[in-house]
Amino acid sequence: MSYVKYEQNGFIGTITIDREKALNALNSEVLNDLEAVIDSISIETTRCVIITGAGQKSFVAGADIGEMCNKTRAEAQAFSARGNAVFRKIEKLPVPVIAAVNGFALGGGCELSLSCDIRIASENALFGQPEAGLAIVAGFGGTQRLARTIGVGKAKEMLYTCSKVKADEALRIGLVNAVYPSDQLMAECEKLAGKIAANAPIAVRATKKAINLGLQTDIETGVQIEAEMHASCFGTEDQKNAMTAFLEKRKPEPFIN
Ligand code: CO8
Repeated sequence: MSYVKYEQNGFIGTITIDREKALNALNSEVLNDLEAVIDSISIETTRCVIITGAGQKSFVAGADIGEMCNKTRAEAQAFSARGNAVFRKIEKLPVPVIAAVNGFALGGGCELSLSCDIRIASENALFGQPEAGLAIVAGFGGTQRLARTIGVGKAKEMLYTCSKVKADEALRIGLVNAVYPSDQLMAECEKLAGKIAANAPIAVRATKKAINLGLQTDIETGVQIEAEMHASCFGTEDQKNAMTAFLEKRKPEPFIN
C-alpha cells in the first residue's frame, strides 16, 4: 500500500498525499512513497503536475510529530535531509508543479507547497510554520523558501510567531496565486495546468529552469542563463511551428516535445 497516489490525465499528472487519518502528515514512509512517485513521472508525456492532499480538510499537516518526537540530533538531521532531498526533486522536476492546497498546510506541509512552482488554495486553507512552538527550527526548507517567496519580513513574522495565515491573507501576501471554494479547487488547478500544458513544453521547461537557476545567482549570471535557455529553443520543431504559424496568421499545430 502506498501513501501517495498518482493519476495521469492527458499531459497532467496529479499526486495525492493519502494519509488522511493523520491529516496527510509526512512520515518516512510517505516521503519514500512521494519520492517513488516523483521518480516515476515521465517528462516525455507529462507537462504539468498537481500535488494535493487526500480529503477535504488537509493538504499536509506537517512532518509527523510522533515520528520526530524521540529523534536524536543525528536522526533529526537525517530526517531533515531526507525531506529536503525529496522536496528538491519536486522543485527540480523539469515541468511546473502546482500545489492544490486543500486545507492545513502547516510546517512540512507549507514547506511542501513552497517547493512547488505555484500555490492555489481552497477557501479553508490554513498556512503556518508552527515549528518554533514545537521548539525546533523548520527543517524542510521553510526558512529558505518562505523568505524567497513572500519576502524576508513576512517570512520572519510567520516563523517567529507561528501565527496561522488564512487563505485570503495568503493571497494578499503572495503566498498563493488564487483562492477558490473547496469544491472548485481541483477543477481550477486542472484548468491552470491545462493552460501550461497547451504551451510548448520545451519552452516551459526552459523557463522554469531559467527562473529557478537565476534566483540563486546574480543578475549578470541570471541573464546569461536566460539567454542560454532562450537560444536552446531555436531550431526545435515547436519553435518553427509556432513562429511560422504566427507569420501565416494561423494557429500552430499541437506542440510535440
Ligand atoms: N504529525 C502527526 N500526526 C498528526 C499531525 C502531525 N503533524 N497533524 C495531525 N496529526 C494527527 C493527529 O495526531 C490526529 O491523530 P489521532 O486521530 O490518532 O489522534 C489526527 O491527525 C487528526 O488531528 P487532530 O485531531 O489534531 O485534528 P484537528 O482538526 O483537531 O486539528 C490540526 C488539526 C490543527 C492540524 C492539528 O492536528 C495540529 O496542530 N497538527 C500539528 C500541526 C503541526 O504542528 N505541524 C508542524 C509539524 S513540525 C514540521 O512539520 C517540521 C518539518 C521539518 C521537520 C524536519 C526536522 C527533523
